[in-house]
Amino acid sequence: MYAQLVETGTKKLKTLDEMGPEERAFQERIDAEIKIEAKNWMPDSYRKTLIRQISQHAHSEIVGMLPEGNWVTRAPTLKRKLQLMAKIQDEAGHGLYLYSAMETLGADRDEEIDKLHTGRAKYSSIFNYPTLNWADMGAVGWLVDGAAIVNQVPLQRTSYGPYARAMIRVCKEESFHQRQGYEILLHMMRHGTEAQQEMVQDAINRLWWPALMMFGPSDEHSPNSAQSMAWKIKRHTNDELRQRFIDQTIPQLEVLGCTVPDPDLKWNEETGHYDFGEIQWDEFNRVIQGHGPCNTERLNARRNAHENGAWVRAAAVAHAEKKQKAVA
Ligand code: FAQ
Repeated sequence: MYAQLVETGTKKLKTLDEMGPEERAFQERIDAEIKIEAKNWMPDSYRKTLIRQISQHAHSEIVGMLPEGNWVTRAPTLKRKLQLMAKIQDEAGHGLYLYSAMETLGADRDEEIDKLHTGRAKYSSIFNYPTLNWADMGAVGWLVDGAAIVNQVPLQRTSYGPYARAMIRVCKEESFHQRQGYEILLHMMRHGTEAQQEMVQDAINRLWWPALMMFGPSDEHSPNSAQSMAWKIKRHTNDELRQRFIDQTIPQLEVLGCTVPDPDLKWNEETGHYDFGEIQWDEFNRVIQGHGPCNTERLNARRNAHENGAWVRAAAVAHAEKKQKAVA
């Protein structure tokens, strides 16, 4: 797959012979599976790619709290409300570890957050879809966190040390999120009314394709994959991970007794994988260009939260400065 990517990729990758001594030593370190740390020499483009990916990842965790926050006041029981609040709080924590990992590369947190608020930085396409019924909280946990785990488990072995270490805790927490989401759906399917079972199927129908889009464009349209694989930032291509997610998820779907809205989905004896239908890439491109169903709502919510929280940040800085003066 990697050789194929190098051939089809839009950028030609340098060979070791074409690199200067510093870059060659850097690549050899990566090839030997030694982590790159903040103070090590690294090519500017490696730093830039990591800042792009980690900041986008952090923004996704923070924006990803919004569709779930929508349901805190309407969770059906106290137990479900507590679980949902704990999950949302975990996502905030993930955002903070990731912004910190990004800062070790010399990026400025305020500048990167400003890029999000002004539409210059991306965040995951999935969070531009609405959460319309309670079963969406189950489907987000099961499918969205499920997709996030498949994508993020290999990132625990990503070549940049601070990012890899942050991902260890993130993955542990995402596993809990995935299970709580599945349990919500299983409960509704086994003990719910017919109307509640229909809500589960409706949530899966709406979120299935957007969950598959989370893995990014298909390999031949992924400009960053070949270089990111060579640098071992990414360990698998977008299509490999998407296939892994489908193969893992369909047996769980069968236990639920639900279906996915894909008439072409079927088990392929020869490949040992599920075949699946064509993804609507036009829709994906519209969403990542800022024209998804909830883009405006999400960005407005983030901007308002940032403006309304300005006094808290100012107070925290004033408090820290006062403490520092007292120590000096
Ligand atoms: N949405 O060349 P590639 C979560 C962009 S966290 C938006 O393949 P790359 C937790 C991409 O940035 C979910 N944009 O790019 C949670 C690039 O644009 P650029 C987030 C996307 O980086 C759960 C362009 O398309 N996870 O869910 C998307 O090699 C529940 C070309 O693409 C991460 O961020 C997309 N889906 O591969 C929270 C994981 N896909 O920047 C709350 C880390 C692609 O050149 C509730 N990131 N793009 O203008 C990654 O693994 C990678 O960045 C990929 C994309 C795989 C997302």
